[in-house]
Amino acid sequence: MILEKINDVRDLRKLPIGELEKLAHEVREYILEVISKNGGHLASSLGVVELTIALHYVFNTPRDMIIWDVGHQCYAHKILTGRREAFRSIRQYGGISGFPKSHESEFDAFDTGHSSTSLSLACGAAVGRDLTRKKHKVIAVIGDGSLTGGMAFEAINQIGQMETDLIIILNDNEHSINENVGAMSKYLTRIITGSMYNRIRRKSMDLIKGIPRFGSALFNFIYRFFESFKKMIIPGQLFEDMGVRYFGPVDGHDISLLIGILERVKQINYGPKIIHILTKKGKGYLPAEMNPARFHGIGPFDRATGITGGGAVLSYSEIAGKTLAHLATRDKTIIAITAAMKLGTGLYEFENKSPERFFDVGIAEQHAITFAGALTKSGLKPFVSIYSTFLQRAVDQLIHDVGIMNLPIRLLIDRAGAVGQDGETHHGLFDIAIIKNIPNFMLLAPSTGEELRDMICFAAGHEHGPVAIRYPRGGVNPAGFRFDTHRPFTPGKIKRLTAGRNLAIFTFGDMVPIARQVRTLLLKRGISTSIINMLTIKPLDIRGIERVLKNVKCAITLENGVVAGGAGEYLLLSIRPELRRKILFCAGFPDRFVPHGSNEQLLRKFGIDAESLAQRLLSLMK
Ligand SMILES: Cc1ncc(C[n+]2csc(CCOP(=O)(O)OP(=O)(O)O)c2C)c(N)n1
Repeated sequence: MILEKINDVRDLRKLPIGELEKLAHEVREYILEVISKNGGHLASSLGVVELTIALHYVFNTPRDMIIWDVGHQCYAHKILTGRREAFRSIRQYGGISGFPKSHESEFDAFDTGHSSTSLSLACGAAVGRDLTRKKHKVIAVIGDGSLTGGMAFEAINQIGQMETDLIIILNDNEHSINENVGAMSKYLTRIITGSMYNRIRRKSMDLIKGIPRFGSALFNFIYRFFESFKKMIIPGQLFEDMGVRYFGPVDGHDISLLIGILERVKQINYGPKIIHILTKKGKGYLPAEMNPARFHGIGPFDRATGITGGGAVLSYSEIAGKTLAHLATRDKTIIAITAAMKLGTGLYEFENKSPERFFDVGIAEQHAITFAGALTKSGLKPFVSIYSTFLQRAVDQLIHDVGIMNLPIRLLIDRAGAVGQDGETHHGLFDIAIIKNIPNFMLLAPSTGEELRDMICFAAGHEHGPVAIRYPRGGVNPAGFRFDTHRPFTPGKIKRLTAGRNLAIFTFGDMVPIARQVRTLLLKRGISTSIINMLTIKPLDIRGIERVLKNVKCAITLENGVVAGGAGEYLLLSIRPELRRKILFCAGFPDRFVPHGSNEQLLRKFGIDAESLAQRLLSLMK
């Protein structure tokens, strides 16, 4: 085993080039062994094993900086940079993160998790280096999917006019999570096709030049013929025109080729350069190569078959997607929009049934919101489905392009609340604090699959302003669930789930089951609890809430989101002052970034699991 001897990158650099392919194989096997148990971003990481080895082989990391875009492909990087054994704990509570973390290792230049930041980070790192007269290389690795994000274009716009030494590796596997979309993706495909064309051209030129008498004349004729197509086929001309020197395309699985080109580009100490490499997502593991989208981010699976465990669950994403697909067959004004997450947000069925009204806009959350806002002006009903964490990108668009004009877009906020193993960069803890502070927005939060379905049906008919529905990761028992029917939903009305005179818990979404557990624990100590399912976070049912408060001794609020600026605080400030003292505390996540771990572990860590809440309540109620 070579990998056993690689304790850090210095050991790697001692290996002869001839052994690196074997090392790549061992790294892949190790990634598969661990991720099949822990779950994680498998396909992307398998695709860049050779690239990772070549980068650390050629560059003097950590002095030279590698900046991984998104960072989900960093597994080989972690294994080779002193975290080989720690890798077994990846994504587990207390273990290493699934994304680059600067506090974890000096090899992780920046913390990442969201897409399209690498070029801005690299630009800042390179300019910072120059201004402080340091000498090291800065290398950004960005995927073709991440290149669809607006930030990447903004950065290239600056980078292209600078003389700063900067290397961009464009890792082109023709996939975002699903097949990549958009004009840039088409352009990259043309480069690949064009490069084959160029190879043919070079070969034919050599052949013609070899013909003794007519060679030269024929050569000139054919050269002119090919030249007339030049603009179409010169690889990377767009980047060159933007001021970035282009190299490639190069086979990203050929380690010695990669090392060769990296060595050459490393010598050029001037200006921005882009190396376009071609890789296969999921490389080396057939099920992932065949279905890279499924293995993009996956839970534990059986390595032999690629099959994931777990019982049948109907996810909230599926409920949202199927409900929408069903509604759209009857209402031809319904539009579905995703920002590169059609699998995660459950929009497959919609795409199949109503392809002309389905839009994957790429990793472009800001554009998705403004695009949707404009669609409403044509009397259409756009539903934008975005994970809570990625919606953070589009705050100004929500305010400026939707809220101010009161445009009736429908927001499906998926993965709201803590999301477990992906950690800080991915928890959806801020959406309530953001959305509820934007005038004109209505914010709903279902606690069951049926409530989600009913709210979506309500939103489809609501034309008076923007509606946002936030729902958690996870799902419900599919038995008996129906998409072909729904109950009317009235916003701004609380629902009392249990009656009790000692305590009221105002809650919503996936904290309702926690409230039920608290109730059971308190009941053993003779305390009766009213559980109130708020359903609507904004506008609040003030009268209903005050009526409940008048009839209980005390109350708490409980939410899966940050307390500061959250639903509980909003409730507290909205009720009459004399009732406020009845609220003992607002429970939720504190003013800190929440690490990775299972949601149960995270709730316990922050004192919002049932046992901790019951204990806190018991001591306060004494
Ligand atoms: C702002 C933002 N939106 C969505 C995502 C979810 N996401 C993670 S990786 C990914 C695809 C990235 O594609 P690419 O850069 O080509 O990398 P690959 O996985 O193909 O290696 C997406 C959409 C994200 N991380 N950040």
